[in-house]
Amino acid sequence: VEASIPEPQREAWLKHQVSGFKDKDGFESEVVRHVETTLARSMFNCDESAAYSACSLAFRDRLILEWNRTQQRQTFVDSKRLYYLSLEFLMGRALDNAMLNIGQKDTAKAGLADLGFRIEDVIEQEHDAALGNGGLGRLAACFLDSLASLNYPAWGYGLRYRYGIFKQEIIDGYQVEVPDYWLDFNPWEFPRHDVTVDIQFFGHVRKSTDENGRTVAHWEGGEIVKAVAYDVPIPGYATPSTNNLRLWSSTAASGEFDFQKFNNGDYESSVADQQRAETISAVLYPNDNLERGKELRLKQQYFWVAASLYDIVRRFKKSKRPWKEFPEQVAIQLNDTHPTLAVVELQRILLDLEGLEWDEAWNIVTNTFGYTNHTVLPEALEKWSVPLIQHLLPRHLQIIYDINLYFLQSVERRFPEERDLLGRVSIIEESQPKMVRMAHLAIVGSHKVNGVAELHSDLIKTTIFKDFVTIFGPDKFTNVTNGITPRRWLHQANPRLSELISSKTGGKDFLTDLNELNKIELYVKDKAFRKAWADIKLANKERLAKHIKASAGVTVDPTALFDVQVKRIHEYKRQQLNIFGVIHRYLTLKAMSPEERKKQQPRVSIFGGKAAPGYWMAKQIIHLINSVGKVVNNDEDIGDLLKVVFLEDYNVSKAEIIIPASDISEHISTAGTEASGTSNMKFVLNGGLIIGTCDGANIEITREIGENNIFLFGNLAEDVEDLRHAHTYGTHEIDPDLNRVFQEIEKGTFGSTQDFAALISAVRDHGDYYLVSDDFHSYIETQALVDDAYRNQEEWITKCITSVARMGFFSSDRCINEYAEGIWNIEPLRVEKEEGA
Ligand code: NTF
Repeated sequence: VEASIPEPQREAWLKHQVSGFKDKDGFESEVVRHVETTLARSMFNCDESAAYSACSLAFRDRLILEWNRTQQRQTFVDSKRLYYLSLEFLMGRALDNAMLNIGQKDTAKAGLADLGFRIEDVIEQEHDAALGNGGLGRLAACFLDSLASLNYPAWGYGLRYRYGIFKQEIIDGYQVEVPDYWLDFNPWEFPRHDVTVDIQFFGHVRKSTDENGRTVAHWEGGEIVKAVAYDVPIPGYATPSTNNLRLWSSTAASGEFDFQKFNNGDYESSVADQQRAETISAVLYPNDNLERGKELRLKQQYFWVAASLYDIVRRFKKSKRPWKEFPEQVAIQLNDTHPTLAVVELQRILLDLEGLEWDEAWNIVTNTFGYTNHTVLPEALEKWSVPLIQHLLPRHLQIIYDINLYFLQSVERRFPEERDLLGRVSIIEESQPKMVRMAHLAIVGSHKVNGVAELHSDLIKTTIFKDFVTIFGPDKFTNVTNGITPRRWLHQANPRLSELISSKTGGKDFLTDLNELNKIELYVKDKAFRKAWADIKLANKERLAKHIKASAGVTVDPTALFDVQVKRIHEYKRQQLNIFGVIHRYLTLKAMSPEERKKQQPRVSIFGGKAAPGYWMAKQIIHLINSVGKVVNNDEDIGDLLKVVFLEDYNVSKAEIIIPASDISEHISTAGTEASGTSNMKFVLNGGLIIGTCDGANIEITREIGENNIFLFGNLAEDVEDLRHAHTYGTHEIDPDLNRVFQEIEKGTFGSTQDFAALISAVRDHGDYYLVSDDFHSYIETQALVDDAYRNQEEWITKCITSVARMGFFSSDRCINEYAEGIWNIEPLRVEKEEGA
């Protein structure tokens, strides 16, 4: 509904125009107002949680005003917009980020102090928005920050899960999952009960002929579920631009609630429809790098994609432009294959609802979409069974078959001699049942396909998508190396380091132009600077030590070397290699004389990360880590020389404490398996070094910071295939040091040997797919080099400072600019600062 206030009445509106708080006094008055009205409390019962709520509401009000102005400006100028479709947005906390991006954290700190609160305690009250699993979801969150900070007109579209990723508890050394109900009080979202879309499922297709003799498809029957929009404002850093993240929530379509049943006393079945509809957006699937083909997941994908496209098309149609201009106004990025049905849905809209011809519609579709691939692991590549799609989305299946037909016909015309090519590239896999290969559909439906780090982008071109390079040519495939936002991952997580850097680089420009960091290399020999640097690292480690004590009950020495591996637990990420290495270290220390031991470098091995609830092996790894910790941490021979800690419930806000406190972090995936990794960038940016394999973005990090500043080890990606082949068909000798580790586990040193048998036999008896044994020796040797290097603190600090200085490349701003220029073809759009703001 178009509604605009007529000219004569606008005066009243302008007279009462709302503006956000301007100073400390204004902030305090807003907080008190929210406590006393919105929250219906008073100074007699305002606790930290109420202070958090009121403070958030005060900032939210400001964000919304800037959001409104940004949206008005974007509508007025109507330049090309980007829509980032992602099933995951791992946002973490919003308040600290909003305060820093707006540049009013000091105001809030002083204001809260006046009102009787410490800002740190208030920030701590917030529940993480954990609508993601790991790297893929957090990347989407960093991208939103950069898009807004760089003033790009862009929207994120996702699902508003009622339950985010589960909360992890460790009980008796085992992971236990607890539901994450995070919406109890969420001041950061705006329900838009007027922005709804009816989404159809099931039903059948009827064909008719129109007056021009053209066949028209009608998708009829089935059921309707309603999508309701919830908007989350995304503030840019040091700019008034505030973008929108629109999350869809499912509910029963109006009229669905059966009053007849209700009146007859059949309450249960009258609410059943409502509950069934709400199930669609109820839970985030907790798998990282794994796809399981569940019907509800497909429902989620279509629900979200259809609602988002309806919204995007509605906005485009307001401009009254001809359809052929759609790709000049709209860029849509597919974050992995999860939103690939959008390709089919847009084709359906143009063909069935807007009456375009196939070719014209398809041309628009392919010029609109870009597809980012985030993994080469075969178990993570999405496939949906044809019968399932037929049942749920009958019209879409027809369109998929047509897309495939035209695609295969063109391939056949160009490569008539290539007998097996058609079968290999077909969107339909001829299996039992037939499957739709979503990556193939995404490639055929997009104008650009990108990987997320150089090695990964090369690998997709030479392995899984090789044939498509032959068909479409190499230019369709490109690389955009991932990045991270320095606002959250330096300024917010490590305020003292950020302050020190700004004192040497001349202000805060490095936060918007991360290459400015190279200025600190001039101070690498400056005594006072180095001292300040070391003090900050120690303070960050003391803070983490406190957290470790409080959450895991282990006392650790903050001057020990902190060795950190925090990420989702996965065999390909090889936490098992790490813990086997820890056992090896323990055995080595045990075998030493007390005098010899005194010469060793004390170390704290810190682990964190969730295992997918159905991933049994990953859960065994967690159990082994905890079991080793229990023995090692209580061994008096060992004392502070080695501690092993598993931090429960690793998430974004815990990452903000852990990452700045690391000396060395582990990025040790089997070469060729980790598409990029992004925590590797966060650790180095915070003055920690890396031990890692030649995998993902480790390679570009090495190139930027220099190979003297990173500890690389292990086999190369190019050798993995041959090694695996040799394991299976040749003799497979286990590394002798690793064998000793296995024997110790089998002796029962770490408790029930049964539990850990599978971890050992994966290496010994089942082909060691992840090359744990092949890399073990090199890993142990390299860890010894880390000890030596750390003992020379002066050298170590030099490495750290030099590395940070050279990390400019890994800003998500650089990354977003590459997408904007090379894929989206969008330009920044500045929003003027509000008068007096
Ligand atoms: C992940 N992929 C990769 O495993 C990480 O290496 C990478 O850093 C992130 O994406 C972001 O690009 C996935 O989570 C998925 F879904 F593709 F398996």
